[in-house]
Amino acid sequence: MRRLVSHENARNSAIFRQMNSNSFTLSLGRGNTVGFIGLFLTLWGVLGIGGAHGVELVVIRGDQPTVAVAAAQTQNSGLPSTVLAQELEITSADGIVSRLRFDSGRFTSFQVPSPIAEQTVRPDSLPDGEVTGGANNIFEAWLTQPTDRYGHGILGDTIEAGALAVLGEDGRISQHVLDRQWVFEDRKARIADLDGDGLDEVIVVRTNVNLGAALAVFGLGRNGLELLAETPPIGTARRWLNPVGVGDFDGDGVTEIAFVTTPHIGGFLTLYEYRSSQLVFDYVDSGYSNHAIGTREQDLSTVLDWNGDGVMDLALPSADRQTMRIVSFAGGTFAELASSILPARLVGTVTATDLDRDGTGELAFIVEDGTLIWLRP
Ligand SMILES: [Ca+2]
Ligand SMILES: [Ca+2]
Ligand SMILES: [Ca+2]
Ligand SMILES: [Ca+2]
Repeated sequence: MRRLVSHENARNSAIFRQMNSNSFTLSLGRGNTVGFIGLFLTLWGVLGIGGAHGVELVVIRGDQPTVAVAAAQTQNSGLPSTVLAQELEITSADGIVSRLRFDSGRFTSFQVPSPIAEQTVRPDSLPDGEVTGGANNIFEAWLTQPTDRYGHGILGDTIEAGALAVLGEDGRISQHVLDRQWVFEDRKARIADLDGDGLDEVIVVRTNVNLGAALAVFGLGRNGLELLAETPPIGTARRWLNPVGVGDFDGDGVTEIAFVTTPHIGGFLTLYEYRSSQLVFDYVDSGYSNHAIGTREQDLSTVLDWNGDGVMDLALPSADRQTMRIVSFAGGTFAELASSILPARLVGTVTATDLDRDGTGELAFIVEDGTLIWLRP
C-alpha cells in the first residue's frame, strides 16, 4: 500500500516519479527548510528534500524505521574510512538488510541476504567491544580485561577495559595492562600510521579514575605495547572525550587527531597533532557533541573532504545533536563550511559517502525517528 503524503508547510521543488516498488527518480531541489512532501514506498521512499547553508538534505524512509546504516564496503581500522561509500547497507527495525544506490538521479534499493561486513571476534574482548584491523605491523587491536573499578557508565554499562591487546604481524599478542588508577573508557582501539613511518599507532581513550579521560597513542616497540604519547587528562573524574578521526586537517603535512572533549556538557572539538611521538595541542572550537550519554554508539561524527580542496574536513553534530556541522581547519583557519538543521536528533553512525559518484563526499546517517538522512554540498 502506497500513499502520497504532503505537509501544508512544505516548500519543495522536488519532483518524484515512481519507477517500481523499490526504484524511483527524483529531481533534487534546494530550499531553506526541510521539505515534507514525498512518497512512502513499500521499501524505501524519499520523504523530503530541503537544506540550509548550501546543504541539500534528503530524508529517506522505509516502511520500518532504520536502525543502522553503514558503508557497504567497510574497512575495519576503527577509524572513519577515507574511501567514500558508493552504496549504503541499511538495516531496518524488522531486521531486513538492504543496499541503497543513487545513480543518475535515481535511488535504487535491493535486499541482501545478510550483512556483508563480518566482525572479527576475540573471546577475551570487552563484551561490547570491537576488534579493529591494521594494515602494517599491527594486524588487530582490541580492549580486554573488563573491570568495574570506574563507575562512570558513559558507554552503556559500567564495565570498562583494564587492558589493550594487539596482534602483531609476527603472530604474537601483546598487552598493555593498566594499573588500578586507570581504565580504557572506550569500545575499540583505532589503528593508523599517524607519522607515516610504516608502523601502526593505536589510538584509544585512557581514563584516570581521578582526573578523567585523555587521548592516548600506543605503539609496538622493543618492550612490547607501550604508551607513546597522551594528551593531558581533562582534570576531573567522570569527564570523558570521544574521538572523531585522524587526518591532516590543516594541510601542513602533519597528522592531527580530532576528538570532542566533554560531549555531554557542551563539547569542544579539539585537535592535537602527532609530531615526533608527541601529541601537541593545535586547535579547539566549542559547541559540539558526538555521543549520546549512556549509549554504545561512538561514531556520530566522521571525516571527509566536503569541499573538494584536498584537505580533510570534519562533520559532527552541534551540542544538542539537532544540527549537522561541517567544519574545516585548512590553512590553520577555522571555518564552518556548511550546516543543516536535522528533522530529529542524530543517533546513528555517520558515514561518508559518494553515493552520487561526483568525486566529492556527502554524509549519510539516521536520526531519532528512524529516517535516513543524506546530506550533500
Ligand atoms: Ca607510525
Ligand atoms: Ca596538520
Ligand atoms: Ca576540505
Ligand atoms: Ca559526491
